[in-house]
Formats: sequence, structure tokens, C-alpha cells
Amino acid sequence: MGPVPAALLDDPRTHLLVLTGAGVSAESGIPTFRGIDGLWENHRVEEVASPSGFEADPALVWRFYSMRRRAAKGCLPNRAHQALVLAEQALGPRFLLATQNVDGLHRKAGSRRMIELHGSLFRTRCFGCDLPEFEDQRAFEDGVVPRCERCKRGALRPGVVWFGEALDPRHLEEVDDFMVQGAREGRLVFLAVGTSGAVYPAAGLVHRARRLGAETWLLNADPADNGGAFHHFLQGQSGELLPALLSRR
Ligand code: BJW
Repeated sequence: MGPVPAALLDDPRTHLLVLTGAGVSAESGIPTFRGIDGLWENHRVEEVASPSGFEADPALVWRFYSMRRRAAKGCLPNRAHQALVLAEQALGPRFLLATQNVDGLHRKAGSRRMIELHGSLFRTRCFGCDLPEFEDQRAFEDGVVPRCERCKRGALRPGVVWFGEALDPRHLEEVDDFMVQGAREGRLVFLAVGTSGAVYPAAGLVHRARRLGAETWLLNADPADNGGAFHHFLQGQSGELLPALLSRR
């Protein structure tokens, strides 16, 4: 374990990019994907989280995401989410949160300088046309597959990023611009929290950050697949580690 950085939030040079994953929401009661009791334990990933899975059985996919919408709606942000809101308030434009989570808990906690890299459970779009994505809290169970009002042909689908689908290039650009500017202007710190480092391109951000000269931290309950790329690894629960790392002196 490396030393805790001196006054991370008090250093006027700090530019902090935080990447979060499912582990950050675990203490709010939302299951992670991989590992014991993970969401993928009960589902074959390609059946519920890929375009081909949706084409094969859209009703199954909607049951899966409706169950998750319902569960996420009833969950509250935890101390890790709250610590990130305080960091945003302290750093302003020198802070950016890139989350892989689709559960909306960062927004519920109050994070605003935030990018949802893998979309949101609470948005819906059309599988067949470019209907603009819209906010949606509804659940579709019992074999119901909602249809697009605009093209009348396509099935509606959850506004999340499935395997094999591209992330929004503007999001990746925004993250990259933040890192380049942070590295140029001061002290770029990259902090990944609660993520197994198994899914790309998010898992590759640490390499980009290193190339730009960033100080890199991983806070996770278990060693991550890309763990060797970080300067520092703190093992434990994000609800404890994050408030401690981001506390002000
Ligand atoms: C705690 C804790 C506590 C628990 N405190 N910690 C390069 C190499 C190899 C493959 C690829 C590559 N580049 C792309 C690929 C392919 C693929 C990929 O990455 N495959 C890998 C599996 C090998 N990537 C893609 O397909 C991506 N698209 C893409 O690259 O497109 C290219 C393209 C370009 C142009 C045109 C077309 C295509 C898309 C990836 C989308 C991922 N989507 C999902 C589903 C979202 C919707 C949904 O929620 O259903 O996103 S998959 C799933 O994994 C979800 C998550 O956001 C993501 C990451 O998971 P995460 O958050 O890390 O969770 P876990 O469960 O894995 O880990 C949790 C961790 O927390 C654990 O380590 C615990 O220890 C820890 N923990 N409690 C702290 N209290």
C-alpha cells in the first residue's frame, strides 16, 4: 500500500478523475456483476446484455432490466457516493466522475460533473431507429416488449451499453480532454473504485492516465484484473476507503 497523498483535495493543482464500478453501489444493496452472488451468476451475459441476446428474446431482456430498475429505484446512495459529491464541491471543474454504473445512484447522491459511460437503467431508446433516448422508469414484465411510437417497427430497449456496442465517443473524448488538461495544468490523479478492471475501454483508462504522468490509485474489495497498472492499491470497502482518502485536512 502506498502512502495516502497529502491533502489531495486541498492541493490547488489536483485534477481528479474518478472511475467507478459496481463495487461502489454494493453497500447500497445493488449486486455487482462478477463473483459470488454477482448478477451474471444467474444470467448468461450474452443473453441479457448484448444486441444479439435482445434480438433473440427481447421479453427476457426487459424482464432482467425491469427487475433491476425496480431494485435500483428502492436503493439509496452510500458513503462512497457522498464522498464523491464532496470532492466535486471542493474541486469544481478540476473534478470529473466517469461511472460504469447504470443505477443512477451517483446522480441521486448529487454528483453532476459525471459521465455515465455505460448508459442508464432509467433511459430507453429504440432498437431500430434513432429516436432520441428518453427518461423512463417503467417496468415491462410478463412478456411485454414496448414498441417505438416513431418508427412503429422497432422494439424499445434499455439505454445501456451492451457488449459489442460502442461507448458514446463524446464521452470518451470528454474524459480524455480532462486528463490531458489536468496533466498539463497540474497534478493529474486517476482513482478507480469498485471495479474489476475486466471491461474495456474503461479498464484501459489507467494506461492512458499513466502515459500522461498521472498518479494512479485503485480502491477495491479484491485485486482487479488490471491492478498491476496502478501505483497504489487500497483493499477494502469503498464506503470506508473513499471518505478516508478524500477527507480534507
Ligand atoms: C467492491 C465492493 C465494495 C465489491 N467496495 N469494491 C480490449 C480487450 C479485450 C476485449 C475488449 C477490448 N476492448 C473491447 C473489448 C470487448 C468488450 C470487453 O471489454 N470484453 C471483456 C469482458 C474482455 N467491451 C465492449 O464490448 C465494449 N464496447 C466496445 O469496446 O465497443 C467497441 C466498438 C467500437 C465501434 C463500434 C462497435 C463497437 C462495451 C462494454 C459494455 C459493458 N456493459 C456492461 C453492461 C451494462 C448494462 C448493464 O448494467 O446491464 O457494463 S457489462 C458490465 O461490466 C457492466 C459494468 O459497467 C461493467 C464493469 O463491471 P464492474 O463495474 O467492474 O463490476 P464487477 O462486478 O466486474 O466488479 C466489481 C468489483 O467491485 C469487484 O472487483 C469487487 O471486488 C468490488 N467490490 N464490493 C469496493 N463494497
